[in-house]
Amino acid sequence: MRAKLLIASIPLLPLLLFAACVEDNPYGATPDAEWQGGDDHPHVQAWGTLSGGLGSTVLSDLDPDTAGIQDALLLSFDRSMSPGAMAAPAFQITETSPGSGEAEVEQVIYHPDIRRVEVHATFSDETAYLLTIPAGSLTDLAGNPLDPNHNAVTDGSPWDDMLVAYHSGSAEETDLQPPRVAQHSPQGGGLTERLPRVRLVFSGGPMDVSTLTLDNLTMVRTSDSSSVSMSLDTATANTMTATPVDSLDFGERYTVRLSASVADSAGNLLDGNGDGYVWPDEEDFLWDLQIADDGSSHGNPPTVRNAESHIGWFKVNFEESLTGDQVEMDESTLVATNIQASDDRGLIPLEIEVDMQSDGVFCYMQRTAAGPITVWVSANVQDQYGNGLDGNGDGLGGTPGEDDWSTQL
Ligand SMILES: [Ca+2]
Ligand SMILES: [Ca+2]
Ligand SMILES: [Ca+2]
Ligand SMILES: [Ca+2]
Repeated sequence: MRAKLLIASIPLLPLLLFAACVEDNPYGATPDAEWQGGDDHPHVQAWGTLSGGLGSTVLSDLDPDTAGIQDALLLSFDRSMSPGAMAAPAFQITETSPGSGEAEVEQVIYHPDIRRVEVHATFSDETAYLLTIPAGSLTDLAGNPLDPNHNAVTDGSPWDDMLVAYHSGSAEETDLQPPRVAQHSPQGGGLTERLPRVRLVFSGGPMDVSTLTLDNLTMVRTSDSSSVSMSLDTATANTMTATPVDSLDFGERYTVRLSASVADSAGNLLDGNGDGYVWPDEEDFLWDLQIADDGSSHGNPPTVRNAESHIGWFKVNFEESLTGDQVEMDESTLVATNIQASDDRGLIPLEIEVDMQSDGVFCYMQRTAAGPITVWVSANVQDQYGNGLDGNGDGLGGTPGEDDWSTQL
């Protein structure tokens, strides 16, 4: 009896967690969105026109005997949608060029078997249109609203308005593509130019140049977030450059940040993380750079030179990143949580002994290995100056994940 009760209560737990998370953070967008509904939200999978099929946004006349261009806008969904809301109020068709009138929706036909809707209207020649499905107006059969910005969160308008541009003739469609950073420089460590020109190239523009300001592009010293004055060199439709006013310090790491509030000339906000969607809490675009050491600074991080394989043991050797110079490691970081080995059977217990002569560690395996051995060194191992490991060799150390190092013996 007791066992039965337990089993019956288990499925409630995810539901309770789900409810708690949603309440805690109703508007927080997170890629780890499992508890906020995740893929359960419906999306528009493809769009098109009845005349041209899915993939076409060109309006063509399907009824030459009637004045105007008779066509239908097609939208297909990845889930079965509630048919009740498939009516004219959910589909607003606005003229964007040359005029600003509305096209009247004449008929809405939903095909549940293929999860596709046809929105019939009469359009004008040489005219561009914007279809808006206002946030919250369509739901799937379970009542989950359409989630056009793919964050599994109900954000409301304008974030979750579904927008599609159409046109007839050669009229130009509204730009709905958010801009993103296509290139940025300089990156990494070991920079010898102490007045580096920071340069960003945008795609998906043209940019609204009035947003390309030094309020939206900033640089700080990474260690203490103290700000670095910059002067703006250029701000154009697709590039922005700025240079620090004073020379950056030798061996120092800096973080450059472009605010996600910069926009293109159509008003589309930056897609900071480049995933194709814009969220209310879109991440700023940021990256780090580091000036090379001079004789007195010690900012260059250590990296792993190699891992030597022997029977029953291996040795991990360190060197300075970029230069290959000798380093002295902080022995207190060369411990089993930071240096691990595993094989088909899981973690291999290690006895670790620091080699005082050669900037390395002996790792004695406490059991026989089964199959290939994967050696992993954490970004948290440090040199004597506290610089974290540069596992990916770009001259910047200590970033968990990115700067963990691993190899197979
Ligand atoms: Ca016609
Ligand atoms: Ca959303
Ligand atoms: Ca994004
Ligand atoms: Ca690195």
